[in-house]
Amino acid sequence: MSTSSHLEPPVAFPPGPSLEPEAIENRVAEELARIPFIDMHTHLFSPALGELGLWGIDELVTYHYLEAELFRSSSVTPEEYWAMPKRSQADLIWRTLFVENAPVSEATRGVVAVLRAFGLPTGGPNLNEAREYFAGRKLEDHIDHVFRLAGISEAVMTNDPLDPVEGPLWESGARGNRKFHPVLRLDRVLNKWTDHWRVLAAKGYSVDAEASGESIAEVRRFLADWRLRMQPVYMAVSLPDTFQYPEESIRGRLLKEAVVPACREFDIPLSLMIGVRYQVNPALRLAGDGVGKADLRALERLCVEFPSNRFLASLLSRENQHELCVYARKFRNLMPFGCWWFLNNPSVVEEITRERLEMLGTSFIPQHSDARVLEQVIYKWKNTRRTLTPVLANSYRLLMEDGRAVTQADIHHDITRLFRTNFEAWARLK
Ligand code: FIX
Ligand code: ZN
Repeated sequence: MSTSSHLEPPVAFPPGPSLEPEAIENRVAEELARIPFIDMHTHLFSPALGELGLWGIDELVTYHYLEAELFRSSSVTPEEYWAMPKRSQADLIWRTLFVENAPVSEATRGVVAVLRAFGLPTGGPNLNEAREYFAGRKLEDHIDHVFRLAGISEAVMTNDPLDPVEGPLWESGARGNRKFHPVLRLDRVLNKWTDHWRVLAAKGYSVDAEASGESIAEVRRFLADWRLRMQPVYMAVSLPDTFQYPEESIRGRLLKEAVVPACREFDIPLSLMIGVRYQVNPALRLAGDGVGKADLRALERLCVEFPSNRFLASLLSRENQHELCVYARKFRNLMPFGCWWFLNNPSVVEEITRERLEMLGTSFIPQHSDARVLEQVIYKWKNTRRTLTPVLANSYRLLMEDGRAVTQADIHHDITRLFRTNFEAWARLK
């Protein structure tokens, strides 16, 4: 048994000068800073989709994450809050969460980071100066500036063809662009068929309440029509913690016979975002959803039954993360992505990303912003870079300790793979 002194010196690939251990963290930080990321799941909209796109200080401060935090620190009732105009809502949140209390939560600190990025006061008693600044911004220029500050080259949208406002915009010619990739979001079709089959029927698709007869074929036609119109980079659906597959339900049949086959025909992934307990507190509206541990055998059976499909998967429960890594090791057509929603906090992001690196190498997508307001990408990606720098550096230091040199080219390649090429390959963007 040879000892380490007889081993050949470690060989770096690709060739290049080996880094010293103490230099690793700085090189990782440099590469994270200079490689533009693809933000592969957001609720942002291209300017062509008009008012749907949220931006500016009042939208930032009334983010549903902050509304949930407001009700814990203010005596205002949800009913009183919803009756207030947007600016009054923002003033109340600012006073409560940023003035009367230090903004130490992830979502409040994020607003501080955004204000700082624009050189605006972060500790003032009101939002007057911020409102004046944003009022003077031209949206297209502002988007370019925000993307540069965030270090992203493009954002992937969430587009709902059955949304009564968004659908007609697409039908009258709205399109994505090189900065905003469309996604065909199917929650209303898959999760709320009872409420929406009539909308499909009104658009000329021969469907019925039971999704019987030619309904499945007509949903396939609906998907083909929207694939042509929208050119989505993937299809997506959010699913409850109780999601099962196979399932004797309309959702189970639509997935098996329409949506998954259509994704395979169009050669695009299906994104499954599993683990939501919808509206556990309806009074909080968008902030009223909770989380539940899902049964990942549903994911297992989809991967087994459809080996030619590519699946993106993000799980909302922290308790599902390790098993998601195990399933990703079993199924090469399963791509874990992001630290979703309640998981997008440094303490949890660190844990999830470390176990992914340990079990998957760099064959996963570490993060998405889920941004609903344009400027949120600034803080969400700043936090991702800050949290992942030591995590990635640790992986390289362990590698060096165990006998393999690490070069700047290694780090550049790996970060490019994690934040760009894994998604580009999965969505056939390249
Ligand atoms: O289903 C989703 O895309 C979720 O991300 C949203 O519904 C959720 O409200 C959110 O924005 C979480 O960050
Ligand atoms: Zn989302």
